[in-house]
This record gives sequence, C-alpha cells and structure tokens, in this order.
Amino acid sequence: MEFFKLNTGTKIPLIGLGTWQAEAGVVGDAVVTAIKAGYRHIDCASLYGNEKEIGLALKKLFEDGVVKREDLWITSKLWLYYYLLFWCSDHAPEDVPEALFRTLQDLQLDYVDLYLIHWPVRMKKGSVGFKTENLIQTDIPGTWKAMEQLYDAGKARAIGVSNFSSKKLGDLLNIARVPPAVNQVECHPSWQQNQLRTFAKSKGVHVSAYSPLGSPGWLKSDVLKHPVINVIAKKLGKTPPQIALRWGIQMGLSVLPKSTNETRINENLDIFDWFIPQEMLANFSSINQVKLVKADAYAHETLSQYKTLEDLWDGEI
Ligand code: 1BO
Repeated sequence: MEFFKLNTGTKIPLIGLGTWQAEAGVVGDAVVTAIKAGYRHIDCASLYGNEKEIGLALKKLFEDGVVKREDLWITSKLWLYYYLLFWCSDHAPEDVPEALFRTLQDLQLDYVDLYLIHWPVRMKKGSVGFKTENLIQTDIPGTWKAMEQLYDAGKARAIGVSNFSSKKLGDLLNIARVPPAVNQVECHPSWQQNQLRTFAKSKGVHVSAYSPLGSPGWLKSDVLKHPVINVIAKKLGKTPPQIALRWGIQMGLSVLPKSTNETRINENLDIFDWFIPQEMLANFSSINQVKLVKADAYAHETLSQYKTLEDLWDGEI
C-alpha cells in the first residue's frame, strides 16, 4: 500500500474505505472484505453510528491473524452518537477525551491513527437531536487544546480537522501548538477544492477526500458520467470511478471511497500501477464545479454563528 507522509512523520495510506452511510449489518462485512483485499485504512466517525460494528469486525480480523493493529490506519472524528440521537456537546474541551474514549471502546482499540474535529460547529451541552436552535458559538482553540492533549497522550497519533475552509484552517494553524495533520473535506473532480488544496499544501497539511466519487449518497453529481472522465477511462482501459480516484491521488489527496459491495471495493483498489498522463489531467479543469455537502443546517441568520453558507465555508462554496 502506498502512502502520503504527514507533518507528524507518520504515513497515511492513499486509499481508505469510507464508512459514512455504510448501513448497519453490512459495514462490518465491508471492512473485512476491504482489509482482505488489501485496504489498510478505514475512515470512521462517531457520527456515522456504526463504529461498534466496525470494532467487532476489526477484533475478528486481529484474532484471525488477517492483519495486525499496527498495520492499519484508523481515522475517527469528534462527535457523539448517543442512543441513536445526536448529542453534540463534545466540542467543549472537557468532553473531548470522553468522546474519544467512547470511540475507542466502540472500535475496541487503544488508539486511533488520526482523530479529526468533524465540523466547525458546536451545540449546547445535552442537546438531543439535531436542531439549529441548539447551535452555540464554537471554541475551536479550546477544543484544539483538548485534541492536542489526546495527541500528547498517544491516544490519537495524529490530529486534524474536517470540513474546514482555508480561512478556518489558517486561523487554527495560527494558534495550534500541534499543527493539524489533515483536513478531510468533500473533494472529487466536480468539487476540486483548488484554493483549499493549494493553501493546505503550502502549510504542510494533508487533504483527504470524502465522497471522492462525487456522491455523498443522497445526491449525485453525475461526474462519473462526464465526458472528460469517460473518454480518459476508455483510453486508459479503466472505469470512471478508478479515473476519479486516480485523479484524487495525483492531486495529492488520500481518497476515501465508501462501498459495501465486494466488486466495487476491489475495483476501487486498482488505482496504483498506472497514472493519468499530464495532458489528460489538464482536461479536468473543464468540469463544472458543484459542492454537494453544503450543510445548510449549520447556517442561520440568527441561530448560528454562520449567518449564511458563505460564512460557514468562508466563500469556498
Ligand atoms: C455529515 C458527514 C460528512 C462526512 O464526514
């Protein structure tokens, strides 16, 4: 498995299995299939509500000697999925270790390789269910200090953020003792994130791509049907998803395609011993850009610190 080197010196595998919207009852099998196929990176999050099932699958893989813990890269994200309801109080600094403790319990692990602040939002302590009126002002510096302590303790071997704009990432870099290693964001050929990728690279922050095939599940960008992708796929004898993933890797991203289908899990892994030639890469700039995961619920004129989506994404939308 090939890697990108993070600013911590550790190596993140180029491809990881995404588990966002991987249904209960199948996600465990998907993890087993992926690891047996050669994946070494699993992207998890408390918010996805499936870490317990992933933990059971990992335990079995370790017990059966299929893989060792130290050969895997496990990412998780700060949030709390509590009795099937969102209890979004864990961005308060004192709640951060508890949130990771719960994730480690669910995943049956002693540490995660990467722990991310999932969103730059925060809700009132004890909020049950997602309601815009429960949003309160974030304290990213306070939350980050708590994340740094988890890093110091070795419970999170790297720390970072997710869904942060260039501005929010820059603000965090200005106050961080331990700089974020990763910003995980939506990124695919129809949402290329040129500004964010350039900024992150200049600061030594690695960018990971979620929804790298242009589909967060309930929405599709149709990018896999785009002529640019299909012409290249035909010329190179690859599939459109492989072209989208290979584009991501050549842009310096680690890619996190979600699949619970064995054929596609294997297909998504066949992106390493070939490349998209430079003259074909240039054609990606003609693809129409559309952000899919806008997170409308986090913007509100009076109830959120982000009055508009422009504020939430600092114009990168
Ligand atoms: C709402 C979750 C986005 C990807 O982690």
